[in-house]
Amino acid sequence: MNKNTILVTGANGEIGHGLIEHLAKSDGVQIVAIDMNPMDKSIKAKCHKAIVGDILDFGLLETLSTAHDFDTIYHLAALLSTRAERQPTLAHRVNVDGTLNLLELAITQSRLQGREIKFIYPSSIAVYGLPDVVTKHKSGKVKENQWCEPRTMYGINKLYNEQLGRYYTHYYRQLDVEPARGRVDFRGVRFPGLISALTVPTGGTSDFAPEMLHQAAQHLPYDCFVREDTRIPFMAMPDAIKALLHLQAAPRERLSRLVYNVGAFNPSAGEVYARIRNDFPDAKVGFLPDQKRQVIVDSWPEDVDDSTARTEWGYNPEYDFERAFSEYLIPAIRNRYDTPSKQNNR
Ligand code: AKB
Repeated sequence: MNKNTILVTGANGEIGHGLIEHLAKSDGVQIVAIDMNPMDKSIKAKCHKAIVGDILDFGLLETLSTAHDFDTIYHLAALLSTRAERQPTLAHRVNVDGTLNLLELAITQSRLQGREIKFIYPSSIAVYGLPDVVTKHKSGKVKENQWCEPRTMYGINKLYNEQLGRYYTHYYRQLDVEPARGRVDFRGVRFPGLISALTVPTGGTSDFAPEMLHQAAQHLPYDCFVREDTRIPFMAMPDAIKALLHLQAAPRERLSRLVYNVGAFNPSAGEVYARIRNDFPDAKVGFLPDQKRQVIVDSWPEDVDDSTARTEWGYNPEYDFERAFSEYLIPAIRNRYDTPSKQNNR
């Protein structure tokens, strides 16, 4: 049987782990994974090929393109917002030049195979840039075309990459005698902060919520770097994976946009702490805002309007705030750190 070959970049990251778990369950799929770091054993075992390498390495991408016929590319590799702010030129290289390289790989593949290649891209709420907290509160649920004035290198990179996706989908080499239009089918979701029970994020600015939870589960204190009243949207990792897979599978004619907001719940940092204490009563969190990281989070919306994703491709998160904790995060995190349940503590 001919298998669908899927390329996943940044495969060893948070989203990569969950995505590969899911993709590997489907029959007729083979995964080629690439990451800067050696792949975790559990993930590596599920891949047809697991390559340690750099998306800035043209030679490596060319070899990949010669060796495989890719159907879909999930381009997850990126430097997140805090890390990108500390190393802006490196961030630009990885986030923008890296994405351009992958889009070029996609277009080469479409020429070689004579068909469209799907390019699935996780964008972010970091593309938004609200000027101050008062405007943030007043704006409520932000729509895709509002406040697209990011103040971070990461947000700027993501917003520009969305535009590159539009260019490669609709206008690529438009002056050619026979323009190769529509050869890349770019689809993106603007993710909120993601919370996974299985992995801890690194280098992000929404990391305060997952860090708080993972520290509590290990009975370790945590200094939260934002104010208690800080509010941004979050999503449980299984819903993020589901969103990528559903958007990938949606018929193109149902989609009016290339990039969609997706949200699930939007607790304040204080509400996250209160919810964690229900299950880990000894959790100790101090709120010690880092003014510079606070300004970044304050520029992100307190919620997103994801009605277009819901209408056009049936986006429908399974986990609201309470369910995310009671049915996914708490049981899985106890399992991970082998923490006895509240009942056993009594
Ligand atoms: C980050 O904090 O940089 C990311 C994001 C919101 O995209 N988690």
